[in-house]
Amino acid sequence: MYILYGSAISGNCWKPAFMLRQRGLPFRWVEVDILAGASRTPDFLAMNPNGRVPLLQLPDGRALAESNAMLLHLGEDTAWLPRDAYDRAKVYEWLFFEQYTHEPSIATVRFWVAYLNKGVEWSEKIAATMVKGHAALGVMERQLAQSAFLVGATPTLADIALYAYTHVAHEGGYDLEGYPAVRAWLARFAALPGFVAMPCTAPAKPD
Ligand SMILES: N[C@@H](CCC(=O)N[C@@H](CS)C(=O)NCC(=O)O)C(=O)O
Repeated sequence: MYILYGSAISGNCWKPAFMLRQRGLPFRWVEVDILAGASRTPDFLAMNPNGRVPLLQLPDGRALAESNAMLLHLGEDTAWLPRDAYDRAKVYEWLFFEQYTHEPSIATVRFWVAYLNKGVEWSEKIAATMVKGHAALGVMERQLAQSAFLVGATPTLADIALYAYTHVAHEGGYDLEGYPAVRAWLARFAALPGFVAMPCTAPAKPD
């Protein structure tokens, strides 16, 4: 049985939970109270020296950190990860974009505003970060004006990774009105078979 250590408020944690459910792999969700520092205890650091969730424990006991590494591991030999080398590299391109450009501006602002209540106190920093977030949304908009999903006509791991925080961007104050192709893609993704919204904490099958 897989064990997924996660936080229900985290899009990064939704990603592997979504993929485990897509694959029909039973898993146990262990809620980690990140706001109380529960991912920074000596016990947790022994599992993930980076002190963050999600942390996936494989059925054989080995641990894996980084949400997009989990997507790649769980997506192997599925339609979510193309076999063609170029298409596969395009998936990686979006996964790296998500972590370096999208998540640091969109997920971070959501966390500051919705969970740390710093919307007023940090308004200057938030406004500056939102400029970068809108640039990231613009990149997605340009691609999604051309293709139904980020890497062509069918969904891939790239869509899971980017859906995670785009669909809750409004919680940080982002207005998606100016991104019609992104909004259409969000609806398309949510209509996929087996779609499970955030939080995605329950096991795929009863333990
Ligand atoms: N790049 C990592 C980011 C993980 C991350 O930032 N996790 C946050 C929740 S989304 C966390 O554990 N925060 C608690 C902390 O840093 O103490 C991933 O994609 O898994």
